Amino acid sequence: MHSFSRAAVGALVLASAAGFALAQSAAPAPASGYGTQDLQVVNVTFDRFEPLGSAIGYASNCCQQGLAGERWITGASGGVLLASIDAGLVPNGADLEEVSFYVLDDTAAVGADFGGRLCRSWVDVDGGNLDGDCPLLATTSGSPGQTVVGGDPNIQIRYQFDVDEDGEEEVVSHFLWAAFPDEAIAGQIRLRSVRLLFRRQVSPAPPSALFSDVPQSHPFFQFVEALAASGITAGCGTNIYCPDAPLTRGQMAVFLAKALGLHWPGPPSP
Ligand SMILES: [Ca+2]
Ligand SMILES: [Ca+2]
Repeated sequence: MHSFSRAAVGALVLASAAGFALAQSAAPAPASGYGTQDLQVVNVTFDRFEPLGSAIGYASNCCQQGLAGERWITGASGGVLLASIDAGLVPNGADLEEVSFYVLDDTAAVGADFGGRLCRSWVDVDGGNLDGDCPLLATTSGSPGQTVVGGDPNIQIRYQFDVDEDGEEEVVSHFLWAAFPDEAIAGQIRLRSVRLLFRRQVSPAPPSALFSDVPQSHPFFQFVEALAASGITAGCGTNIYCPDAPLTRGQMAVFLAKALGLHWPGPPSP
């Protein structure tokens, strides 16, 4: 009978999760795929974007000849369309590697260019101190017609953490910001979709060890801490993990079922 050390199972759970995703990968990987290696793709379609401010008019052209459609600002003034990024689109902790805006820019008028941003807003967990940032990722230029502009925002998507490093956690919201300039003659600049590329991440090692037998110097420290913090294991006793103890098939079932949140249609009533 083969047995694995409990520490190795930390990596096994992650590898199994990755294998699960690979086994499903005949089609493009879904956003719900597991593992840290797969590059996950999410398309945020035009109809998820809403105007920033009630005074902004917009129009849409939907779904003709298999195209996804497009949305733009109407009227003489510019404005902003916003779409939120939530955990249903990008899982907590994911490294967002690229944000690409699919845009039509059919005007070369001076200043008549599209701007795409990735914005965050945050409030303290007790509801105070609203703040945020909104860096510019990309703009169009001149009259490129159908084009794709974007960049790497260099952030991990994290929905609750100490974003401003003041020692207290904030609840963080993320938004895609599509800016249409005043100079855009109505309809000449249109947003079609935004593509997000990300990879899941194992949380970095915490500053202190939860288990006395898996100290910070242990090669599996980060992964054992991630298992415990995710609720997959509480160790094998008071403040110990038993990293070199064999894992039974029963324990393996607990690890995998909890790690993957396994369920099936029509589960028994609680
Ligand atoms: Ca332009
Ligand atoms: Ca803070």
